[in-house]
Amino acid sequence: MYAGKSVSVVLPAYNEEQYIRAAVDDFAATGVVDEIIVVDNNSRDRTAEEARLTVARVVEERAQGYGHALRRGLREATGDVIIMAEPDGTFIGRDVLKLLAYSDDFDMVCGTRTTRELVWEQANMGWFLRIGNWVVAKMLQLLHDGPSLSDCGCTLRLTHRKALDRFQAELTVGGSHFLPEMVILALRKKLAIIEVPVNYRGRVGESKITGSLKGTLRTGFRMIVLILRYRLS
Ligand SMILES: Nc1nc2c(ncn2[C@@H]2O[C@H](COP(=O)(O)OP(=O)(O)OP(=O)(O)O)[C@@H](O)[C@H]2O)c(=O)[nH]1
Ligand SMILES: [Mg+2]
Repeated sequence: MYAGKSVSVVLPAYNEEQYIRAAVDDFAATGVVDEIIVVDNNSRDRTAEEARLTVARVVEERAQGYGHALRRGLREATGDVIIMAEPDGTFIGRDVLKLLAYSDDFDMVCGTRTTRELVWEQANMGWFLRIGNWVVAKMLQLLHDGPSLSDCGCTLRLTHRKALDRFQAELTVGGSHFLPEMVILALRKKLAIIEVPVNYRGRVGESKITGSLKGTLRTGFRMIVLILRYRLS
């Protein structure tokens, strides 16, 4: 509970057997989290088995994809506030307190990983990714009349259930370019959004999206098309 509100954490997981238990324990250790949902997305390793050894509720999402996994988690979450994160060691459990600190004043609180001082040495956030995330975020900000945005790809973010209810049914993206759609739909509902800097560490286990240049470019391109398409519609 945080300020009288129940808190859910959603962890999308595709082959994350190496860190899933540590991730659940780390978020649980904050003392403010009431519910942790692991969305197992057809993992071929022991992700689901490992997750069942923790306090998390494990749900199986068959539709493959980062967006599908997160949308399922958002549907399953019962908290007054819902925090999305990743179970790969890149995010720190205690950073949920940074998001919660702003949750009294904002409908959605998004982490940003482009603050250099918080990007750890081993993190997959070289200049290309940092600038790329920043450029696409600025494009979203300018074309959709948003608040100051500096990272279009940070999974760590908080949304109030009441705010989510206003646009959840309109979410369509199942792939890795899911995050900007949430922000665009929220802005269209005139919801209040702010970004806060969060830690970004090196990953445990194999990277699936931005670990390769090809994956990064594909995701970036899809995000740009999405941002333009919503602008023109
Ligand atoms: N790529 C991908 N990720 C999925 C899928 N389903 C769930 N996920 C989870 O979504 C999160 C994002 O994938 P990552 O491989 O961490 O991609 P990333 O965060 O861009 O890059 P790194 O953390 O630097 O490797 C992870 O927690 C995955 O386990 C899926 O179908 N594809
Ligand atoms: Mg990751």
